[in-house]
Amino acid sequence: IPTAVPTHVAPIPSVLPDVPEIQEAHHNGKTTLWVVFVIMVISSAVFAGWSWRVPVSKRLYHVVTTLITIFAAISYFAMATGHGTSFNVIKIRHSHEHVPDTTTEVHRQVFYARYIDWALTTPLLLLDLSLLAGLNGGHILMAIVADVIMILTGLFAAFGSEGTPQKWGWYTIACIAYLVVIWHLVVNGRAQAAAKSNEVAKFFFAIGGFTILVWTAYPIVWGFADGARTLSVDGEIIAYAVLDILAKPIFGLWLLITHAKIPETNVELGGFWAHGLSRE
Ligand code: RET
Repeated sequence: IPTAVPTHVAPIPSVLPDVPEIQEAHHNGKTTLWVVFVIMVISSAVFAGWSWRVPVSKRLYHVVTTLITIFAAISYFAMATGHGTSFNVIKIRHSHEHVPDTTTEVHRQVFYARYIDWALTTPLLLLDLSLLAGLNGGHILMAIVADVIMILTGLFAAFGSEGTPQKWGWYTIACIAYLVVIWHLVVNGRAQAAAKSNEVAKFFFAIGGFTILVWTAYPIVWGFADGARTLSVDGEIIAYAVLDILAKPIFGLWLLITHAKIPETNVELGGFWAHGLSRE
């Protein structure tokens, strides 16, 4: 009677094809996408209605903030209806003793519509903050370019292959770009806001601090979702939903309410914004 199962025998190769593990949105995730779509539409209507009640010369923040929620509403409509999404095919190698390596596959859903949204809305959010601080055009441009680099390299990271420098290489580049953005807010933004007035400086410190806290949660969520893949696709959708609501409608409400209360927050763009470029 054999007492031990021989371990030197190679396993019989399976004739069945390996079934990939699919990670994708289910009921909770899909419902969340629709809910956020509705919230963004309502916010856009509120911000647009509000902008009509103030003269054009005082409407710049309203216009920028309304555009932010409109872009978000469009992107959430796409994601809720199943657009703007694709699968990242991740091949995972398993090495064994005595038998050749095998690979299994994970197919993870990536909503690339988010990155299109972020590529448009994060520059607008930075524009709101830059105008508030009174940054010059040069610094505004540098902050926005770094921000666009952050989002686009983040998109490449989301589709990067595991086990190559692609994924975490792109992620690192995106994080460096993010540090450049923070640098502009913390160093240049604060200095300029302080030169404007005490009240503006205090408000910039508060809303800028809020922005940095909320924004920093995005790469952390990414790390658990697309990075380590320990967060489910539904979990990822819900986490980004909370962050998007804080970063867009809540940020916008706070900015516009305070703008109405503190007159020094107003931006003068010369005649261009309110009267056109003609000399009359
Ligand atoms: C990624 C992954 C790569 C590393 C970094 C990221 C940062 C994303 C941020 C997104 C902010 C989005 C906002 C959306 C709008 O409401 C691309 C996740 C640094 C900061 C504010």
